[in-house]
Amino acid sequence: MFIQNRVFTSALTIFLLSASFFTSCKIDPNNPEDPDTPTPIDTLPVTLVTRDVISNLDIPWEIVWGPDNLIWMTERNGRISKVNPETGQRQDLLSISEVRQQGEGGLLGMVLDPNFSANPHVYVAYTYNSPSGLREKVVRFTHNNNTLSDPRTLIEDIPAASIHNGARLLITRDRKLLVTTGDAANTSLPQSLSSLAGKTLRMNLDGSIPSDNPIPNSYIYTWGHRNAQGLAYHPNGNIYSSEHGPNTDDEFNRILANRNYGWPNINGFVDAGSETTFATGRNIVEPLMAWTPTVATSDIAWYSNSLIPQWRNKFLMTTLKDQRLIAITLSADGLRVTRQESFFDRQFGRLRDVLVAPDGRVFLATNSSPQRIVEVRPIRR
Ligand SMILES: [Ca+2]
Ligand SMILES: [Ca+2]
Repeated sequence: MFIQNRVFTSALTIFLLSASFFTSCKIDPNNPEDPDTPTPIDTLPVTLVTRDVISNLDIPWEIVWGPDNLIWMTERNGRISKVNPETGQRQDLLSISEVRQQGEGGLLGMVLDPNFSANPHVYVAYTYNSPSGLREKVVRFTHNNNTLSDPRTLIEDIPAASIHNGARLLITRDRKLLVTTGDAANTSLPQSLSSLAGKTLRMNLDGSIPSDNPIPNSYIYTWGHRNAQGLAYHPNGNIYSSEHGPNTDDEFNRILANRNYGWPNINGFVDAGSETTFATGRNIVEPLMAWTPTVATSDIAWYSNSLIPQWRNKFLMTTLKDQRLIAITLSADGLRVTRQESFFDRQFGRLRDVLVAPDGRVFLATNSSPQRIVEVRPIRR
């Protein structure tokens, strides 16, 4: 079943259906300002249609594109599966019995090794029961013939709770693993450099501490976070993160090594007297964008494909509470948010995760009944 996105007008569709007219026009690519030059068709917005790939899921938390052109998915109950994006056929790889699903905790983030054929490794973050209570760990599995085996714990005993467990993962271009951790409902932890809570952690892919980490013999890469659940690259090499604020100030941040993001003493921008006092001498990073009232920011992904021109060169960000996808435009230097646009407003309920496929289609994981993966692509011409 296809549902036309209400955002775009049918008049635009007609315009686009006749767009082949332009391909016969002479376009001077060196003079885009020429008033006689038609707008190149691949920059015009396209009408979007959506389709349910699979539904009745159990809190899908992470969807990533696999080297087999299948969607790899975590569900918070501990299950890792592959879903065929065309047929919706599902194949379960593993159910991690150690996962303790409690409140917002459970099996959360997942990332695959970017060089999967040489290193068929799958990294996941989840909460588990330890003798001292709920904790979080990152485990690496090896994929072989549709099984995940040989679990290797890279880091464990990270403070966890029924709320605020972070757990978004990113493998960087220099082959390090970044892991966001939440404050685990304890606001005394994010500013403490002796706690792994409320941080971005950086580790080698075997779990050891990189020799070039900013704090010697520490996993801590950045601190002062509340609960960051978005972490992604911009093509220019910057890394950005979205973060849940308290009653105010959801944030969109640029991640810089060895910097303090302020929580719990600073919410959003440094714009209150107590925040200015706290910020003095503390190497604080302010967000590029803060949302009050909050939207409940979840995943972010950079969109560079030409398939959906209106999203090209923007970050796509899912929101839970606001139940919409936000497209974020940055300034050329990547230091300011210059525009935000909303899509699918309350059409699918809470949006947890966003995945950009290599062909430019976008997949959304929803957390409202029926919990599902939704495909987004242009209408067929
Ligand atoms: Ca902050
Ligand atoms: Ca503030």
